Amino acid sequence: MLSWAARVVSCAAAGETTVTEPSAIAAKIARKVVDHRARRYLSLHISVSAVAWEVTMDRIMRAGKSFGFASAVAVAAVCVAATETSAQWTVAGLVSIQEKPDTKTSDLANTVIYLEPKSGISKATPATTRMAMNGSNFAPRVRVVTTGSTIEYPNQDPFTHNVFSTTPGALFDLGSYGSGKAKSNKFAKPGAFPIYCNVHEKMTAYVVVVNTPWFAQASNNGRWSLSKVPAGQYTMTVWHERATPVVTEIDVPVAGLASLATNLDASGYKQVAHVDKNGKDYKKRGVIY
Ligand SMILES: [Cu+2]
Repeated sequence: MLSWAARVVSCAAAGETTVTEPSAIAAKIARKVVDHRARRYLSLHISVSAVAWEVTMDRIMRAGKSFGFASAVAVAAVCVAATETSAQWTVAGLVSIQEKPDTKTSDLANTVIYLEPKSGISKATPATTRMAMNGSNFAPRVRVVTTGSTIEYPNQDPFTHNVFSTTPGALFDLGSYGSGKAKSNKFAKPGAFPIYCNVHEKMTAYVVVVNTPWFAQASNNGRWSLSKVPAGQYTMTVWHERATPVVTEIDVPVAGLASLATNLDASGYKQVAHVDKNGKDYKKRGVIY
């Protein structure tokens, strides 16, 4: 008689187990894993399970015919999950924006998506990154960073720029500086902070500071993906400068999530002029260099 070994880490039957019938493994596994996501995941990672586990896909599938295909897939999916110290899968989605009539969205890539775990502490490592000033624009216009991160603002134009924020949580003014120079600012608190230049009214950027390692920006077509997200419950926030953030509770299973769709509402968005670092209207105060 064949002996089947499997380490079940993510479901009701956590722990090491050796059984003589694969159906006994399946009987211990929570039925919620038995779905199309498990099947999809398994098809991508079959080689991992074959190398790492005595219970290979081939044997599971042959045995699976005796107790049902779905259960066999559940066994295999959980065995694959066990090859990592904790199950970590991909979470992916698609963002769209509801615009005013006759308006086409052109800035989906400025959407920020982040997942905050409902329990436990997420370690977000601070980093240093850049937001250039080029052609009298901040480039990129939107940056997402972890709390404690630093952003450098190199001036790549042949004239003077300034960088400032008057938003509580990120109050700073780097002063005015010329071509080829760079100054930086550290973001100590989470939040979404508009960044401006005191010389040029039209220069606007946003720094989104998050307390989690699981964050992304969408691509031009609105698609986004996060890898190595441990299974569990999260609060997902989708942010865009022209819409109220959409906050959703999500449950990431061991098989990951592939199609989280979010529609942001920018249909009521109105652009509001901002004041300079001294609270003055740019147009009324005259030109500053
Ligand atoms: Cu400027």
